[in-house]
Amino acid sequence: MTPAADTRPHILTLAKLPALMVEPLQAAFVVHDRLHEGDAAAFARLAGNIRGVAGGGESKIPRALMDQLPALGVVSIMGVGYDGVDVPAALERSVAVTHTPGVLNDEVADLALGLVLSVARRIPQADRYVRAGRWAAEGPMPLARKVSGARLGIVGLGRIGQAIARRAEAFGMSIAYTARNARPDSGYTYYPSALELAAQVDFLVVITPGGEGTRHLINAEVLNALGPTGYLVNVARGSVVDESALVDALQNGVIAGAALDVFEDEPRPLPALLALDNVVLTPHMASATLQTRTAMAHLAVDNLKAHFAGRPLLTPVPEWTARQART
Ligand code: NAP
Ligand code: 8YV
Repeated sequence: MTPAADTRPHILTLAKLPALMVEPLQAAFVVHDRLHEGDAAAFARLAGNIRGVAGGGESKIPRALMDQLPALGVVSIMGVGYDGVDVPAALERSVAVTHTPGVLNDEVADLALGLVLSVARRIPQADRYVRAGRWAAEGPMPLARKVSGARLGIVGLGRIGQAIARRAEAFGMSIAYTARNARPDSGYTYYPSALELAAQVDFLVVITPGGEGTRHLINAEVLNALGPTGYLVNVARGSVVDESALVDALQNGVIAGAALDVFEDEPRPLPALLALDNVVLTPHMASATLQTRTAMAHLAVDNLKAHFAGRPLLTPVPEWTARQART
């Protein structure tokens, strides 16, 4: 008896995705794991079959890759940020783009507050101090910076920015923010630019999308305004901060310190950052818990399933929703 033909849609995965995403993907689709990066002949042979692409928030999906996938109908990003996707190119081709907003707000906000506490109270440095035997040899560490009651500035008061603000309220912090649009209903103080906000706060937490619209929003001028007692925390995208201006500011006491989860060139932060003692570095892990990554993976897979079943997408990116409303 001839085996039944495999009618599952073919999917290209763009990143080394976690097992908790790969397993449900493989159950529903024929998965080609990063085929475009490895076997050029196999990719050329199979590219015409690929109807969906799955990637993470850091994945790049340029126009040139879409050009090679004539049957592409959907891009599903396991992440809320989709700055790596050429969305105009996708829309031109009627390729739907989905992401995973909302399900990671708590996790990213938790890490943002963790980084505020870490950089101000020098928790990673304190751990290293104890392990190196310096406590016994040199006595207590120098005094740190109080977080409770300090002034917090949030660059980007969206889903995650608001979750950060709610947590900061519990620390008795005063909260101000910048975004392109004020949110009077938030009750927080609005400044129309990052520069004006930086001048008024002790901690500046960045949580905007990446991409051209926010490139180097945090530049030398903003760091100068934050000042020698100010701290920068970036949980957005590396591209939002001018990293060489940041290194300069950290080396020269222009700001007091920085905590960074994201970098301009991941996974290789500037060596100059690694050499500094007034920074805390984490490897783009703000959403990286089993619980939240499972929720993100399910949502990303469910978006693909909805697309291929002809059902409404669960969480399309706003540009796709707007396009559908126009057509
Ligand atoms: P969101 O709800 O869309 O919020 C984005 C905020 O940024 C909004 O307040 C928006 O307000 C503001 N914004 C956009 N462009 C801006 C600009 N040019 N200048 C100033 N403010 C601007 O998004 P979200 O769900 O909170 O996620 C935010 C971003 O966090 C993601 O896109 C992703 O890059 C990053 N992220 C990182 C991690 C990580 O692992 N580190 C995890 C999750 C998310 P206006 O429209 O009024 O400007
Ligand atoms: C993840 C992220 O690192 O959601 C985002 O935008 O940057 C993070 O949650 C990533 O998307 C995991 O694939």
